[in-house]
Amino acid sequence: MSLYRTFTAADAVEYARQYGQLADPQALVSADEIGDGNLNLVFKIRDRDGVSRVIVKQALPYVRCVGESWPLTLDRARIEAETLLIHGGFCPRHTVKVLHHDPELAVMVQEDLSDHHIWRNELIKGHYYPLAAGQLAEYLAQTLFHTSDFYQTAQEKKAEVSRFTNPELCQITEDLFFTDPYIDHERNQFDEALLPQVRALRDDAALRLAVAGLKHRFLSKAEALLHGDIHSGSIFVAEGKLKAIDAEFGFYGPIGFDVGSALGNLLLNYCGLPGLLGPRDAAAGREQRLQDVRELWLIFADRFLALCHQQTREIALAVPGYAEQFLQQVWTDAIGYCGSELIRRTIGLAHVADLDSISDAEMRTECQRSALSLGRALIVNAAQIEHIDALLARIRQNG
Ligand code: SR1
Ligand code: MG
Repeated sequence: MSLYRTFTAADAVEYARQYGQLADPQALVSADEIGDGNLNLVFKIRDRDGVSRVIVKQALPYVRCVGESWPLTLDRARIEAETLLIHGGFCPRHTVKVLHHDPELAVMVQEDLSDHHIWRNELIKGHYYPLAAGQLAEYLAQTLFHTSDFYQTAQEKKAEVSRFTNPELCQITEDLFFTDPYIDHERNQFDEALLPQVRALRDDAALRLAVAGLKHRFLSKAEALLHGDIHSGSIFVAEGKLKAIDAEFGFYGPIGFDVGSALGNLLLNYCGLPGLLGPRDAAAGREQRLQDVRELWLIFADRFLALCHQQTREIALAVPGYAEQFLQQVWTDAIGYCGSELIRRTIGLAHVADLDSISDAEMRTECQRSALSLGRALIVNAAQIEHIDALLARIRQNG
């Protein structure tokens, strides 16, 4: 018999008292449900002074943003907690701390990050965190290297690939990234004004071919334990600090997918800034975003290669030059996945506030068109964009 029940605020308080690892658990008295993501319940558990002390997160048996008509496995809560525990083992500084989790209740207790802000919201307001891109690069390098074949033994990795098989959440990504935006699908959402661009993407044979390759590699390349949904809404920042949260899409997939998702969200903000702040005020923020893109890749590549040179345990992969060759493939994949994030967040089911919150309709459409054309250019030309400066040139060329 299943123990699962959907938590009320009172349940969440009781659970946090039991498992929140606090010295004064009885001080916890109230809970606010603050979940604004697409999938889960998230409770902030407060003490008598109203101070948030710990977070209780519970998966619902369906997709929250759609409703009970779209059932979804509760096993994602186990995957999320176990992914965060593994990532936290390799990069504690930049991974939210899991204090307790229960797969049957699909619940997790995690550290409170109320002194942090969601990075996406900060980017939208034009608030710059100059260390954040480098810190995200460090998180990606540590977690992806240490769960890859460079570091894990072949036996260990095969067992982990099985433990982190996440078919239902992967299917969401497979559909929303690589299928829906390129066909007439009821899940897609976009303004009528974008219809000509949307039709052009559907009719674009070169684009469809490149997207087929991206989907195929997503389906088959079990390179490392990915976060799987590392967009700027899954990242908390504070001055000098950054923490990744929300890893329920974790699975063994292509390293370039995580890197490309992170880059893509910086570029969604780049495309939206003229509409969010006005063209003149956006200029400085756009330059900061390009700087973020540059640092994210260069620091990731530097840290990943250093780890390969210092800690590779698979002797055949330690042969001189192999790590560099592998990283070039990661780069090419990342450019393609970055482009697919730009497109799916503009016309697919799950949008981003960097574009959707632009109040002027004409400006919004212009920014969305820019995201679509940049996304297309990156996907189709990924193999020709050989290094970071070529990427930055291509972004500037898009306007
Ligand atoms: C139905 S879930 C839609 C999106 O929300 C998540 O955060 C993922 O990005 C997913 O694609
Ligand atoms: Mg999420």
